[in-house]
Amino acid sequence: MGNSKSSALSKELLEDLKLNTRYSEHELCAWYKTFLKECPTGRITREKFESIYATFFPDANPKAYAQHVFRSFDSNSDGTLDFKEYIVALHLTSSGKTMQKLQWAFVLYDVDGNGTISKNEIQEIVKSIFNMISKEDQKNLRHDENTPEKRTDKIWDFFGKKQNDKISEGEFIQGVTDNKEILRLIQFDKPQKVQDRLKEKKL
Ligand SMILES: [Ca+2]
Ligand SMILES: [Ca+2]
Repeated sequence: MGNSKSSALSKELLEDLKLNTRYSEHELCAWYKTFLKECPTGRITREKFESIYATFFPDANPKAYAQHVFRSFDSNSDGTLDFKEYIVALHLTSSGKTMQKLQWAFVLYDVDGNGTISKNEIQEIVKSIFNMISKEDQKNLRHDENTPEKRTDKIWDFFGKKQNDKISEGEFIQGVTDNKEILRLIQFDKPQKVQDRLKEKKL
């Protein structure tokens, strides 16, 4: 991408982002400016990303979840989010199509990136989601889904899987599309709000 410190967005990147998101040139240029102000290197590190999450969840521990989300957004796996990855993530989580969101959710749950989801991977993400729910709010969860283990079992049963089975991307998307209960159980709705707030802050 050449000179990432340039304060102007390159024409190619701008065209690319306009094509792949619904953001206008004006919005993209304004965000890029703020992005560079917050991240002068042109990249968001994992630590920075975690610290942004931490400010939104003062009563909980969002670190593990933030790391998983970061991994799912870091599409070239270089350990940082550049402006393109950041904007694509923002678009995806705030105004992306349902199919794109589900594909993203699959990547989030496929922790080791091998193309299938195991029960352990479900449990790992569900655990990280629980860490983001304050103790007070956890008391209000349904009896049969108020621990990461119970919730994982419930999701796994919905998919009709045995202990060591795996879920493919097709099965995952189909299952979540067909069953609103699974959709509710796999997601945590706050990141959306976080994204909105990030958007307001323009970072
Ligand atoms: Ca990256
Ligand atoms: Ca996997």
